[in-house]
Amino acid sequence: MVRSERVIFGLSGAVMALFLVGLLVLATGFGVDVPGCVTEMKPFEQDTLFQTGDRRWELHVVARMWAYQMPAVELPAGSELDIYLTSGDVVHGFHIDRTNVNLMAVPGAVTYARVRFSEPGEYPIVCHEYCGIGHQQMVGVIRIVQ
Ligand SMILES: [Cu+2]
Repeated sequence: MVRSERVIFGLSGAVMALFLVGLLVLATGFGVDVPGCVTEMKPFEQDTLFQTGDRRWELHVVARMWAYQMPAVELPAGSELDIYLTSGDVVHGFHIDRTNVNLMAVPGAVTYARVRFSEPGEYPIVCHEYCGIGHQQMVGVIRIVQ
């Protein structure tokens, strides 16, 4: 092994160790977690939006070919939204633009994400899983007002 190979192997190992330490710090110190399914909630058929606290809301969305069944969502800036998502037919995606929300809608399961909307504006929602011939129509929006 030549010297340059040893340097590259050493740097690669250092970068992997750095990523591993960063992952452990995020997971233990900041509660950052890999998204998963909500096991204590059964898949629902009805979309709802209700307030659970001061500037805190809960949204239930049912994805079906080729629309999101969800009420009109217009919340004040600074709101925190708990999103529960399921699918009535096939696997769909649920990405809220300008946020880190990126969920999959899986039939028979519920997925969850929490997001805080600090800035007013429109936050488009798009399906990011090809779900059939009308996939490109599968959009929504969350409106945040002052
Ligand atoms: Cu789709």
